[in-house]
Amino acid sequence: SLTIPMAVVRWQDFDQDLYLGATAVRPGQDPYARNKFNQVESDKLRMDRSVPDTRHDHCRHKQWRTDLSASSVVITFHNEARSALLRTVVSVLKKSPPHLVKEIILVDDYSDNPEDGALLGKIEKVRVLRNDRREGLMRSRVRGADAATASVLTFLDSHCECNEHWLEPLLERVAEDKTRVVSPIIDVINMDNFQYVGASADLKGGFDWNLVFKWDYMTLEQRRARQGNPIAPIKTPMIAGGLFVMDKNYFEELGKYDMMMDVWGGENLEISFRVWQCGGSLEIIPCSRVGHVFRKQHPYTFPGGSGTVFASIQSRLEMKKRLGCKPFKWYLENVYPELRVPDHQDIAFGALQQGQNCLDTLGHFADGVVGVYECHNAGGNQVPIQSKVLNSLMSGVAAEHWVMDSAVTLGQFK
Ligand SMILES: [Mn+2]
Repeated sequence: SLTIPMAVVRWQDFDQDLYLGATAVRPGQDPYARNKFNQVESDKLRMDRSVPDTRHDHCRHKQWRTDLSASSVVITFHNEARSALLRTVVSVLKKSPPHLVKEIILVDDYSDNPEDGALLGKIEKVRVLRNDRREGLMRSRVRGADAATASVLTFLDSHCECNEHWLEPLLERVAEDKTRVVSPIIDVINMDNFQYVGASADLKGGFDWNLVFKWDYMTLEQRRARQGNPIAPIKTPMIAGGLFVMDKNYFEELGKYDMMMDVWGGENLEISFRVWQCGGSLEIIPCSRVGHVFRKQHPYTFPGGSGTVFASIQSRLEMKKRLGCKPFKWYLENVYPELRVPDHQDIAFGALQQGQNCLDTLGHFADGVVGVYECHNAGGNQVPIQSKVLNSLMSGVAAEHWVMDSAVTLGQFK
């Protein structure tokens, strides 16, 4: 078996072939089986391959502040293809000014092979933490954030490639205002051939009433307004997922992540609602570009499924009160006015039931707080809510209480 060399090496001196050789796709094996992307194509690439500079021309002449604080980069993974994970790490080190990356914290969420992460621990600045059981994305990210020693956190997925000067524009926005949570434009790494393709700069993150993330094309008006300054930050109702920069203290003040969320996915909605409703803002920074492998399917299983969502939201509701977070109605009117609120024909009525418990207003009609109560099938406090929102609750997306806090209010839109 391999021994883990403890001597630290520069990324340039890391033995890519030795690292990838152990998990290569063998002849006859399906290259998509393990990762739901083409691992053969991923493995062929050099760890520091060059990708096209997809930034707007204006970004190339821009001077970034030189007094920025360093960031801890937190990357969580579970059974990631070694080549994709290594390219993520190397692109961070290669494409960032060294003084702005204090460390890269890899959180291995109990991958089958502990050496996937452990072997990368010999690369300069890389620290590896391994969970001793599956924890899921949120608790893994929080573990990485808690271990971070820099004052700014940068979260990345484990199948990314950072582009030229990706980090400086993000850190600059956060340095100016720590309540900004900022993300790059996410370029597309093709899951079949691993070509790097620039994404449109005219998109914002949004969602539909099934609480599923989607990209919204800017309106003509919004695009016209940007013509004078095409690289200005873009306020976005939602971040796409795992790629963002946030002040560490602010992350903590705002309740980190919902530690009761077991699943992977849906966390971007939860943190997006929370940031906006509790006084912060979300931005896409056009001069920052990071490529990401978009897949059609999730490669991982979800241990625990969507079990404990309702039983566990009490502490989050208390936190919302403590932080003085605004209701969802405010978010709809001020952050996401483009979202069409479902009209009559979209709405079905009924109570939401989970086991013996039903979603219940517990009599709090005025502040819109909801909780769980034993089902009584008598209507009353067990409020009617939009069937589509209900579906998302059932599917285990744990972002719903940010929407449900105004389930009653929403009813008034009818
Ligand atoms: Mn991803």
